[in-house]
Amino acid sequence: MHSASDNDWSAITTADDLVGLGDATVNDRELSVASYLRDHIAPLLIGRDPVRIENAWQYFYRGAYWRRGPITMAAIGGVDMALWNILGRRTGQPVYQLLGGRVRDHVTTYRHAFGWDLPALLEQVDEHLDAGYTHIRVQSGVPGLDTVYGVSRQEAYEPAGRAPRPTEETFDADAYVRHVPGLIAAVREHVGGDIALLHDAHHRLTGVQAARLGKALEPSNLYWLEDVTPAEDAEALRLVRQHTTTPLAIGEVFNTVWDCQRLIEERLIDYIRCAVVHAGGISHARTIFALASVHGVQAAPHGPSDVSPIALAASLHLGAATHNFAIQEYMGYPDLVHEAFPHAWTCDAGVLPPGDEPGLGVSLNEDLLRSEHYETAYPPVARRRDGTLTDW
Ligand code: CS2
Ligand code: MG
Repeated sequence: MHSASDNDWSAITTADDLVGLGDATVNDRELSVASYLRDHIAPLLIGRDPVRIENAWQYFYRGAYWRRGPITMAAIGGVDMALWNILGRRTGQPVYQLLGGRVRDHVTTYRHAFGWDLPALLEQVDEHLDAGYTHIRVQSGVPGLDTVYGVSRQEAYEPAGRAPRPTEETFDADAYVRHVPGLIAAVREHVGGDIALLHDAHHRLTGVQAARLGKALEPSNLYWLEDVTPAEDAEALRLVRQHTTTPLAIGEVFNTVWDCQRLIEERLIDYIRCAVVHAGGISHARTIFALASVHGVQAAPHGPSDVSPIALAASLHLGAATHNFAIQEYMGYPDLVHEAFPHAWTCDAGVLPPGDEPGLGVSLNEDLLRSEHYETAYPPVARRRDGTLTDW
């Protein structure tokens, strides 16, 4: 292999000139991963055999004394994706074939609907229903709060602000827990029983608040309640679990199987949400999903617009070939992103076929990418009414 980065992109080029793209983006810490790749991984890639993917993964994971964490694991993930991509191109096979072939006809997806109030939310819900989606995540404003994470008063993709520092918002867990059950009951009434509804609480509740919310949501029959407590607090989730049958999803902030081993083995969750990009690539996400399959937990990877079309492709190829893969989040992208990353995967009426091109089936529109410049963007920081920071 040549250097991981002879050009501006994190592509790996083989000695026989095959190029493999990977994605290693960590939203709002992009430059740290770029440095990790450039300074610590690229020099060690030179001269390695690109078809020994597992060997490379083990080397970059176990060969470093300081392990894990989002930066390291995204960097390894980007390399891993690029190597699977190269293997696909070399063999002329889409990556899902190399992973054992398709186990399902399609990967189901869910879309986001948000609205500051119920009428605005239902308008977006109806748009998704008209487009054929069967699974919809619903988020809304909360009376008494000026902003709510993930809910925009305008059209938006990721709630990241381009400022020299993150914007700040006030969060009131009691107001939130009081408001959400009624809102979701109204959406359930609107859509009927057949549509799957999801909701994301973004890690901001205590165990007791979350348990109350889960119980209050039971009549609305959610597909899942996501990130209801801080992800690192397994005991908080156990408390929630003891008090409600609302299915629980968590894990977008996890980076290795060891981060979620306990939650999976003790069946404290129903869905594990690790993203291929942030959890060490296809090779390691496969390990996480395999552990989950032993314990009746389903895979449901993170897929907001800060997960790129390359990383989404990797997730879809893995999803096509993974038995316990329940659903893929797809938030969508601005048109410019579709143009910048021409891709073989498609999104149609609630399903995401990975496409049959060799490798991951994604390329770069380099001219377009060069014409845009990088700007750091930060998700907002949230504080409670007394000024202390929320768990997230
Ligand atoms: C969210 C994300 O998609 C989700 O489930 O939790 O929007 C998340 O907030 C962002 O990826 C953070 O960068
Ligand atoms: Mg989430």
